[in-house]
Amino acid sequence: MDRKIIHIDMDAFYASVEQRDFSELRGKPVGVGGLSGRGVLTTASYEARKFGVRSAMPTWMAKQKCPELIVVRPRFGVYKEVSDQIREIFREYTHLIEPLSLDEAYLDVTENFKNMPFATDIAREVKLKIFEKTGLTASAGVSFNKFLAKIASDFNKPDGLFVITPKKAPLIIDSLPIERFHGIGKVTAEKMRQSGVHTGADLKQKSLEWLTTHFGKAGKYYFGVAHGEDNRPVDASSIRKSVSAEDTFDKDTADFEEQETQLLILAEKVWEWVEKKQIFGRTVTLKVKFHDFSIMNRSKSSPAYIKDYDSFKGLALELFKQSFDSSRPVRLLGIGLSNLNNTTPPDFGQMQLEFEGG
Ligand code: TTP
Ligand code: MG
Repeated sequence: MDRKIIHIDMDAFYASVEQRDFSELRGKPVGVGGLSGRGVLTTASYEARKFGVRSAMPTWMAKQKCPELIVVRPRFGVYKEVSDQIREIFREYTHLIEPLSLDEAYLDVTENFKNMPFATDIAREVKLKIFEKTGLTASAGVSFNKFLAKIASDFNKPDGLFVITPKKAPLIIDSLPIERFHGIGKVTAEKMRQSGVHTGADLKQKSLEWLTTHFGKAGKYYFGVAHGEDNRPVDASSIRKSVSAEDTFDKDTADFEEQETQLLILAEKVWEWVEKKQIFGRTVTLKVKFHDFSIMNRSKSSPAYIKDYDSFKGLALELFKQSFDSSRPVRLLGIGLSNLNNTTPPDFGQMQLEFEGG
């Protein structure tokens, strides 16, 4: 049974938000990014793209290409708000939502809350609602898998709606340049071209055996997409909302020091993850399971993302001291961190070329 997948992608997202909020920017070439010597653009309005201005381009270079360019600093808080608004609209139709970034998401609407039979109608409604709610345009792609839905959303940008039916898919796939295939990056694309594979049509000529010999496991996936097959599910759990560690004591304990020591071990574990992933959070939660199995959760939030271990430890200890009760032996302690910044772009302070395309 064919799935119904929609890919939604906001148009020139950050730049459109700036043009919406500051009328003097409308109709003008606008870049959003760093103004300093080493600054880089996160995106550019369509007016600026005509001059060849692109995401991840150093601001000085963009100004060379387009001297009229107005560069404004990003306001991530506002983009996050818009992102929350569009996700709320998605949730009117399905819970199977996989956000790829603030402005992009897959929706599986095979079954949907409104029992609408045509995904195209849903896509049209979602676009309309996004415009009504945010004043911004989005492009939608509709197809029977993720790969083709994403290709489709790009076809009629901006404000586009494009459908790739199973019937239309082969011709479209044939015409696609090799680097447009999901999972084929610059290096793989180059390798493919060297073997004479430039388009989807060329890729289709290659056998499964040839592809796996040259590209390992990925070869199997390439073979699939060349034939319009992509079974990746829309994964609604892809965004981690929190990170935590917990541990049960060998024996229930009411001892302050023993609990404190355990808490610090758990805090370090959580912090290791934070450091490794460079994902930061604002809310610390202490979980205590008492000897009678009753559970208590206590949280504290910091107004800014917690960037150093001492601050994190400080909040954890504060929570612990406030909830410690020597008359209630404890069975398990846990410490968690949430309100993570993994759906917001990285810190803008010293941005060089660390923004990745996507
Ligand atoms: P994209 O959807 O890739 O780009 P876009 O929305 O600006 O333009 P399009 O109409 O082609 O979809 O990215 C969404 C936002 O993510 C973009 O507005 C800014 C941010 N971004 C970066 O910060 N760095 C980057 O390198 C890219 C590509 C995007
Ligand atoms: Mg976009």
